[in-house]
Amino acid sequence: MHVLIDDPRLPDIRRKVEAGERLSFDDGVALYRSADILAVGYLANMVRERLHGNTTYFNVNRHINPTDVCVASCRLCAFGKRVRDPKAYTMSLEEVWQRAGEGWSEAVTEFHIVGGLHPELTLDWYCEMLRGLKQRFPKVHLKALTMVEIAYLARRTKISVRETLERLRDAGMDSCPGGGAEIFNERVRRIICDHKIDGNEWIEAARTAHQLGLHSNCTMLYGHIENEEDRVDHLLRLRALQDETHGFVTFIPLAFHPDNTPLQHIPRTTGFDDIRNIAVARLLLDNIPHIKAYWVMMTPRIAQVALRFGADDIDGTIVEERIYHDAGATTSQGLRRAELLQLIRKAGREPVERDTLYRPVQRTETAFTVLV
Ligand code: V47
Repeated sequence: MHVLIDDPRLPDIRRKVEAGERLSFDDGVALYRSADILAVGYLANMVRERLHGNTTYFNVNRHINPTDVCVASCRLCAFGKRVRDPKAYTMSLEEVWQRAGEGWSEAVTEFHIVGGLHPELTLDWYCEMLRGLKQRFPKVHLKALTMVEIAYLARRTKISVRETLERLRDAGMDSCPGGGAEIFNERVRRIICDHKIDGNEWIEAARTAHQLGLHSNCTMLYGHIENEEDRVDHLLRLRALQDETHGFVTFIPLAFHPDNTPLQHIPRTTGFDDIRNIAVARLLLDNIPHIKAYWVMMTPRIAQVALRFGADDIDGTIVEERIYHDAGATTSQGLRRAELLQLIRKAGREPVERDTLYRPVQRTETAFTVLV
């Protein structure tokens, strides 16, 4: 198929993509600046189909946010609350375990567990939470705690990140979600999340997790005060770590939602931005197997279109989501398995239910088997 390429910088990028050559920093910036979204998407789709054919992955998961108490006060966030805020909540261990079993009847294969940086919850508390979940739900994968939460627990416990990860792993943590990466550039990070670990510390924590045999995801928060160079720098730093460890499973670009944050004067991203971030990520991250179109953040409609612009995954059923909904997301809290199947099929793609590590899952409504 021939695609008309209007942008003079794209033919050379096309040649590289067709030859399977790695793209450079300047190529990344050119892809972000090009108005020719169809050409950028065509190239990203070529890579996506080379890697995954027509397959599109989804999972049956449940998000659990044990607390929204957070000491960090990031300007990008509408979720975190001060410990004395009357609207703040912290679940007891019993509540976490009970909440995990609530929701829809379909058996979940993954709990996605993240929260704020709580000044009083201890590493032992988190280990107990993980052990309790494993005991009650032995078949469910625990994708728990971002690099930011892990580094904070290490600091409070006065032990290394490595030892913190080992203790969490031994208590039942199977892998880590990709949050907290935001944008690595220090100038931007100081404004949007100045109390968080810096970009180097995030990378170092992910490196340590991978060295311990834990897989993790990675993200990039875009659509606030960053520029194209900051985005490309972020993606290439993830790519460099992946060359070293091969521990990242999925990259998820996250659009900034400004409502109820101190940055609410910033306009929301457009569909064009969201689609482009999927496509550029697919083209630059040649060593990360999966690119996820997170439907909560993009809306199911745009996420569906993204399946033809580089994404091979649409995330899962979720059941209950707080971080984006506190920041003004108007998407539903969860989607049924049948709705995900429909979205994927109507994009002309073939749905495959996966577990967290992308092994296919065979199921009845109340039970599942992972096919190895
Ligand atoms: O780290 C916080 C972002 C992330 C806002 O690993 C915001 O499979 C937009 O990481 N507007 C959490 N974004 C979500 C996340 C994630 C989601 C789905 C799947 C996976 C995975 C990971 O959300 C935070 C931060 O980057 N965030 N506040 C906001 N106002």
